Amino acid sequence: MIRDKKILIIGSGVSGIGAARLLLEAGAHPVLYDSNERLSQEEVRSRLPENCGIRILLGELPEKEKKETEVAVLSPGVPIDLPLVEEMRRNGVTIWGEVELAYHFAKGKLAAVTGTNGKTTTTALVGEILRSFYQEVFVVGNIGNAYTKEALRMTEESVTVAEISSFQLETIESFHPQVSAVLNITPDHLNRHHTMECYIETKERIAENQGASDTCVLNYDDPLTRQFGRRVKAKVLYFSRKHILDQGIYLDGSSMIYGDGETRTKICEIKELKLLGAHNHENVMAAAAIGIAMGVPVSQIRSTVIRFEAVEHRIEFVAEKNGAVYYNDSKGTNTDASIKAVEAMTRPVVLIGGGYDKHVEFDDWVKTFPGRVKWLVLLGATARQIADTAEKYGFDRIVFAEDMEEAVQLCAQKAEPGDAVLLSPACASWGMFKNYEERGRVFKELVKKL
Ligand code: UMA
Repeated sequence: MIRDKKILIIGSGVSGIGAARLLLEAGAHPVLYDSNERLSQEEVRSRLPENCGIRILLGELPEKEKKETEVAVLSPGVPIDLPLVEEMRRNGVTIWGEVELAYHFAKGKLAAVTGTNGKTTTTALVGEILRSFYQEVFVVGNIGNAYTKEALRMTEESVTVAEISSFQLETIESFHPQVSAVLNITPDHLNRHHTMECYIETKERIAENQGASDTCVLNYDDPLTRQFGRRVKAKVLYFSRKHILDQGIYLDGSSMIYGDGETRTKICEIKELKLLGAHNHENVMAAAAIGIAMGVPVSQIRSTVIRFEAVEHRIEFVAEKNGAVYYNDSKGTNTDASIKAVEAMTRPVVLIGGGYDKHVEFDDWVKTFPGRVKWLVLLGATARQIADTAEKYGFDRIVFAEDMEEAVQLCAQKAEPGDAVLLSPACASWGMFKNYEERGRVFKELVKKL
């Protein structure tokens, strides 16, 4: 279907490179395009197979290329309403997302995880649960490992868990996981999806191709996902922290239980888990539910969840300096994620916040500060907006930093022995860093140098 076709890949990041490699191997003629004119040909080429001869186009896309394109593959960061994409669609160009492209070549059973928060931890944990039972396991998608990079290595016997963002769901067509999961839905990425309704609809697309023999794992405590459960075609497996479920995974006091409608099986005690915080208990329940739906016995799930430790950049312990404990929660890229990190702290917090502007409000985040946050160190495009919101609620212990280095210095000045310094910015890193991983790593290096 794509053999010998000329295919334009838009974006030369992790997804674009994955897509290029897959298309080359599949016998297509990919052209790799990136609108960032500051990139160099050499830099992009160094990430492609040697002597592959692929054409790389940077900056403005020539008219001729637009006309000759039959299929375009979009990286997740490319908005579907970008004028170039709209023009191509009008001209009859087939538009695929990188995930859709990978799915066409992928084999074996697939579980896909979406949600506003907890996706990466849940996906990583599902990966471990699957590894405890299956021979060949792939962990792909938004977690940082492009789905296209692995798709051709998959077999009918292999199993895959994919972390799928709303950006990736915008461009799916036939993507059909046997097990899907929507962990929670709270406001995020509204600059891209424009309205909350649109964002919710996009998240729900993860289950749109599922049927009665598939499973959709949903959060019973989140009104949006609970309601979604009444509309999905797949069998629903709920998880809940607050309600005892007849069928599903739930907390009964401090025990995590799986009920299959007839029998109840204990998975573990909360105190046996290494992952901290109520939000992480939800992630564990979701991962256990996905594991069960993927056919893994409860005994294997139990041994995996109690061994599993926090993922990098998620409330990650960095160091203790002058009696203050430093945590890296660079993955706190929206208010909801950051609220969970602030709430998980057991010491007074010096908090670093601010970053890329996704056009969201910070009220709910700021409302968690009283009794927890003693100083707020702000940086990035949203610094002023956050300060205004904080001041509206009477919080004025605010200082501004030009960059991460200054932010860490200010934290070191403000923090007293017994405090926690927390990088959990409630904003994406873009504009100051390549991604949240880079932001987290820079933070950790600066802390270690203190
Ligand atoms: N680009 C264009 N035109 C555009 C937009 C971007 O040419 O209109 C170019 C940029 O110049 C850049 C490249 O596209 O060179 C970047 O592409 P990308 O933004 O899609 O990033 P990738 O490196 O391909 O990484 C993507 C995901 N990034 C985004 O969704 C923004 C990664 O998720 C994911 O790990 C990776 O694919 C593999 O699947 C990151 C993320 O921040 C972690 N995700 C968001 C989140 O979790 O909140 C959704």
